[in-house]
Amino acid sequence: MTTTAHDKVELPNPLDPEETMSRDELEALQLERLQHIVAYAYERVPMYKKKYDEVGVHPSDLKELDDLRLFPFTEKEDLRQNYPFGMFAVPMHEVTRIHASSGTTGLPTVVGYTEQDIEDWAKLFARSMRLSGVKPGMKVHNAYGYGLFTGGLGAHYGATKLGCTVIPMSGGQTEKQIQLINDFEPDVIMCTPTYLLTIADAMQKKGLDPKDTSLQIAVLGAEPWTEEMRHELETTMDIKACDIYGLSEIMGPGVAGEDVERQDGSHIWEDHFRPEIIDPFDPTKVLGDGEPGELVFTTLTKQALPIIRYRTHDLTRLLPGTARPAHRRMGRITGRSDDMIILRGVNIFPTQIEEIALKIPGLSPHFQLEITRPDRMDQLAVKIERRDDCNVEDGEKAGKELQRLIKIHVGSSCAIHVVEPGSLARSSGKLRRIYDLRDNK
Ligand code: DLL
Repeated sequence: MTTTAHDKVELPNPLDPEETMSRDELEALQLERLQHIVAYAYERVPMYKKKYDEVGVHPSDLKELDDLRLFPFTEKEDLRQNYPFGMFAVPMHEVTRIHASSGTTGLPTVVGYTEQDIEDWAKLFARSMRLSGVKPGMKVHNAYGYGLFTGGLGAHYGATKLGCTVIPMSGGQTEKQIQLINDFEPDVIMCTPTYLLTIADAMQKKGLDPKDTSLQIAVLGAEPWTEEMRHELETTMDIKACDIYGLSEIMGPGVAGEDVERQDGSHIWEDHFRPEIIDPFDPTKVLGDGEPGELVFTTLTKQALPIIRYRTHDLTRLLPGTARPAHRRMGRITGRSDDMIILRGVNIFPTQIEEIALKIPGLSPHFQLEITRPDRMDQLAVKIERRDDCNVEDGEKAGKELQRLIKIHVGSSCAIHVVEPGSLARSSGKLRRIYDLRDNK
């Protein structure tokens, strides 16, 4: 049989040695790296020296992994106060890349990378993709936004490192996305879960069945999403959808990635990041594995921007490793503590509404939450689209059911407005779910 240039061949795809280490070996490596990075940050970044001197803690106090809790946290505010480059630990000529995340308020958060940092990032993104079933030689449609956002270039370098063919589409231009998916026949798509929903929705509007594409795997992240959303995307598109997690301050996407077979949460690459879970209301309390709280990260190898004990404000818990036994997994992010709606004393996250709504036939995953304060009392309204095949009357019934289930499971009364299919804003990246319309919040 003759092979043509386009035939697929099985390419080598070995694991990194750190992926198969024992937990003891990994912890020994973590301690060695942690001792180095804390001393490195103290010597090179004035903010760390000041903070540690103020509370009387010194890098030499770090004798075992648990001693990390002696050191103060780093907050987004620290990066802002040192805007733009005040927390860089290397001279600018060693910084080969700068990214920034657009803060919703105020200054962007600026992050920098040395050549080695970029190399490590690509390796960890490639490792995450491999765990999610992506193989060298596959075609990857990259619809994360390129530019200052870490999604596009992070995914691009990772896919290149794994040995894939990258289609650098970036976010937006949904019509063009559909055309290229049809014509280039990629195996993998990478974007936010809500943007994949937008693409699938737009395909259906054009009379195309999203199940008929060449896509087999989606590597999705950058925003919270639920098992119900995974089910929705997998059944609508006939694909496997895996999670990828990361944040700019710590590296970008690829801090953690998910196994395609088990789909049981993302493995944190603990040879490069040391995670902790703290009580967000009493941050001095470091919680045990399995307990829900706020995720805190320390970078173990970053050269340009070492970050010690960064408060992510992401709420989750740590679980034992499975596909990569030494590396712990994180549970699904239920939300960010700063994304939490507190309605008359009850905490509400958009993921809770997503989880409930997607279980009700007739309701779509397209919804937004509006908070108003009509008579000095906060009110929540859920605007949600009914599905195309659900009529107005059944949509109203489904809305009543949503209201009832939110009351039972979340504990809050809210108004429900079931709206026409296609009437709410669609995502082209990270979707905004919450609209706070109160005058003085
Ligand atoms: O969103 C990096 C990224 C790009 C991750 C592409 C995955 C894929 P930032 O813009 O700095 O970086 O936003 C980081 O997004 O603290 C979480 O709140 C949220 N986030 C990221 N990934 C996930 C995920 C990128 N898989 C913030 N599940 C984080 C839930 C996520 N939330």
